[in-house]
Amino acid sequence: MASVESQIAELRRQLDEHSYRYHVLDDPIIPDAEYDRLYKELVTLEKDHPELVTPDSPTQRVGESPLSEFTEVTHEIPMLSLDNAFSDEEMGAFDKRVRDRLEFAEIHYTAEVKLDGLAISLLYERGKLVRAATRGDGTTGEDVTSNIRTIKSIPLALRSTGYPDRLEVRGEVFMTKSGFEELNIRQEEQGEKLFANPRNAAAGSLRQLDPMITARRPLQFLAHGIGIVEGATLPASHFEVLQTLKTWGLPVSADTERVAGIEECIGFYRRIASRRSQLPHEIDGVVFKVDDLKQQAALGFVTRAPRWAIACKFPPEEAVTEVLDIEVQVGRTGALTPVARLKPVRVGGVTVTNATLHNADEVQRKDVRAGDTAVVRRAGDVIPEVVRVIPGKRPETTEPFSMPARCPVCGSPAERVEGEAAVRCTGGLHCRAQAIQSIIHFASRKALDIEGLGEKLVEQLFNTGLVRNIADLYHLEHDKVAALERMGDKSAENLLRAIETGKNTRFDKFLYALGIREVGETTARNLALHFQLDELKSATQEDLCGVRDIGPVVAENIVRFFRDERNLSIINEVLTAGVRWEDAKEQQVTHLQGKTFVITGTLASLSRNEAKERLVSRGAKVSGSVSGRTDYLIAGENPGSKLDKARSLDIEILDEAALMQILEKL
Ligand code: I6G
Repeated sequence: MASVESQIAELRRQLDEHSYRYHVLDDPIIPDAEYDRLYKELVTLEKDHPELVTPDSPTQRVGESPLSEFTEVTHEIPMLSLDNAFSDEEMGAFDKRVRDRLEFAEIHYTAEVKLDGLAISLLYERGKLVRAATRGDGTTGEDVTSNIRTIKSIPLALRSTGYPDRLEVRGEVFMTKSGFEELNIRQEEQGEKLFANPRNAAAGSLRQLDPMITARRPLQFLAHGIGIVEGATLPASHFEVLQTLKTWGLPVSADTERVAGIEECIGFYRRIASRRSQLPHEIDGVVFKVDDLKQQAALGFVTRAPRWAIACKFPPEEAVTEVLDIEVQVGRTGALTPVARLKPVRVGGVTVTNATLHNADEVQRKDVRAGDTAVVRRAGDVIPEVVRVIPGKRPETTEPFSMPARCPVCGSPAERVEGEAAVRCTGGLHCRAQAIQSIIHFASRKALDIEGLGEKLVEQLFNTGLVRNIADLYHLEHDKVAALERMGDKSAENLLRAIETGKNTRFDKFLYALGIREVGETTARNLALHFQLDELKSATQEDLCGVRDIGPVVAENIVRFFRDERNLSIINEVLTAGVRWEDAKEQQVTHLQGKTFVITGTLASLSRNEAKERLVSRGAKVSGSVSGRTDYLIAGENPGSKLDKARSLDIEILDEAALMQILEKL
């Protein structure tokens, strides 16, 4: 039996290793539950042997009692701010200034994301975290060491060797968007105040005098630079410094690249801007730093900002405007959605005139009224939404909003199903709005992908009586389409060709296209792996519940859909018109051939290598990183940033069960 000392040392080593893999390498190899088990084992041993507890043990993150106030810290090297650029021209002007000063034709930069968090300085002496301070005014900040120690991604002791005797690491403390949302839900449940955004939540959490409170907040850290370095020489470029920090256990954003010249800077800016809303954390821009540290030194500083760095800001994602009115829209499944009509406002780089209020509960919770002044948010391609109203700006005569009792489009009664947030129109496909939306959905990219058949054209076809349901699409005549306003011969030809092309589809896409309530892409794919169309038509709720991820509610929707004679006759008409697909099983075989997979996270039933071998033996390629060429991402437990990247690139994501199903089918 190993001595208690060596058991404790081994547990700490393992916990540190797993923490490093999780926070820095983004490549965990054990599930959270296993980490928790090891941690508990260490707690128990340390409890029985308190003499063996050391301050850098992973169990000692929350050791301190509450403070009465934060003490001041003077930064030995001031923490500067960054100059900003708001356009390509301003970025170009920065690059030109740098090139002119250095008399160099092309500069290499490190490109980083600018997290919307709080700048923090971490001081390590002989590898141990001895002090953490806020930026403050750049010269003096506050000592927040005991709070910072509670952040699991910040190492209490550096890993590996070769680090300086004194090393100051600088970076950002922040909260992920999901962490922030979960925190606010908890706050609400406990009757505590809600935070306005992740940045405020991070700031509020770090300014707690009681570290126990901070420890319960989902704070994270990413390093972006260094201050004091004594007793060792660091690499000669900023990019390499960041890589070296990683080897010492400090997390660095995966979205960090070395780029050459202003064109590549602008490319990085655009790539990150397009993924901004899918990133797990909020960012307000990107930062470019001259990569060569000698060049940085030659450039020096102007007053409070380095000449060698620039922050290129994104347009703000929130803006304040007036709610002119609240209208109710009817969706494909009959759900009534309250929508705020807004006084036009620039937000997230575009002019916004409408914002969703989601459902009646949301309107009530936020108490949004026509006439209010409200904060509106538009993040990426996400539909703009009303975040909150500003109570002080409410005019005296406003009325609370209430959902109509009848569908505003067809007049059918609106009903709220027990346990659902949505109020629905009961008119079904007799409701014009639902009928139009179901055709739009059928033609959409992830469904039958009928190019050019968008909202406007569907409305036109519907309103002129040419298309009343999806089957009518296949009876369209060229001359009648060409005679429509704004159409003509060429457009009619294009539309009919696109409808023809869309006939060659996949069974899962067809199922998705039918618009069965709650049958999204993944459910449709699972159904297609299990059933042929005829089997599905007669499947019972019980049969359906045997399919992965299908519960009784979805099963009931499917059964009800296929019991409806009208739906069956439309499906028949569509198939008679020539809509077809290959057998799903065969399709999967050809499907894997030449497809590129990436695997992230831990798989429970086989190792990554086994998964790789089995995919490769079926003709697929397995790559280590997600890119535009990736076809599928397999996401196991604790998936890393590859999952975010895949989402941002709209890459199909499969879980382990889906992978197993594919492998077993072949
Ligand atoms: O405030 C900052 C945010 C991000 C920074 C920064 C940064 O790099 C990604 N880098 C420097 C050099 C400074 N402030 C001064």
